[in-house]
Amino acid sequence: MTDYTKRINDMLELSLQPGQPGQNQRLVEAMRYSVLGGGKRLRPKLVYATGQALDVADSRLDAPAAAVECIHAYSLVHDDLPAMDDDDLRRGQATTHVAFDPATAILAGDALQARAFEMLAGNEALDCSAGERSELIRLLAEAAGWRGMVSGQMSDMAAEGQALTQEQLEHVHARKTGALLRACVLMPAALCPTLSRDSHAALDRFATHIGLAFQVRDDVIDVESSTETLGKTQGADAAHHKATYPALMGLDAAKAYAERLVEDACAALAEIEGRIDGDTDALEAIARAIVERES
Ligand code: GRG
Repeated sequence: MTDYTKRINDMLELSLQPGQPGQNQRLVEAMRYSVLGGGKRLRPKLVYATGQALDVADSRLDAPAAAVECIHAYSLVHDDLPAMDDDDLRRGQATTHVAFDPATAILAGDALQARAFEMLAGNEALDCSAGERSELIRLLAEAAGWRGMVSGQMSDMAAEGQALTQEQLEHVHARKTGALLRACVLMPAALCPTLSRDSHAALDRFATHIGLAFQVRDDVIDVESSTETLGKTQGADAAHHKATYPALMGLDAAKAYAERLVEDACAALAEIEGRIDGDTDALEAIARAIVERES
């Protein structure tokens, strides 16, 4: 997926161009700092990889890919604020509220969220019907909002210092982290009218499983990795008394669980092979990379 990193970064650069009428220069600088400064670009890569599986052209996926990364970047900026996790390092650089100031970081996050939907609503290259466009907007809004990521974040904060069951923990993470990753798969699926109901359900299962695997692995590397490798403060979960998979089931069991989730995800993919127009190699590679990642 190396080629896609440049494509994604070019699209983000284009989508966050300074010097436009009406812009506030400091706000644009903070938005660009938050998005263009690094990150694995996992979510946009997942969008394009799903497009490869469903034979949806890359050019139609540039806006969904950039939009989801803007939502993700906004969530990181807000998550790092003093009122939330109060972190000073993200993606190997000072967090936005440290590099700028908290009020600017809040506004940069707000503006990134709005920019994401502006892209989906206005991008010509999407080349889709009005119904498909509104479905993309709905999918991203649902994933990001009051029943998705923000809801999960709220539950996550409420759970600090509490012992959760595995079921409760998964309910939090399905929304906090899983919902946005799921939208990365469901948005390209919404641009593929020939996709059968069964194949859609299998893809959805794939997305849900890798979303959970991503979070389990995130908890593992928060224990095992270093601040330098992570590009953010190592051990932050323990410092915030967060319920995590290693705390709940032990480190080795958490690693094995993440691997099992990825195997289940790949089994869901295998179900649709031969029933779709593209190939699922890139999706499988992303799934496997999720449990091998060190940052
Ligand atoms: C503030 C509304 C709001 C939501 C915050 C995403 C999130 C919800 C919080 C981030 C805290 C966190 C560490 C969550 C665990 C999973 C996660 C989203 C990790 C960061 O994603 P990566 O690893 O980051 O894809 P990069 O920087 O590579 O894009």
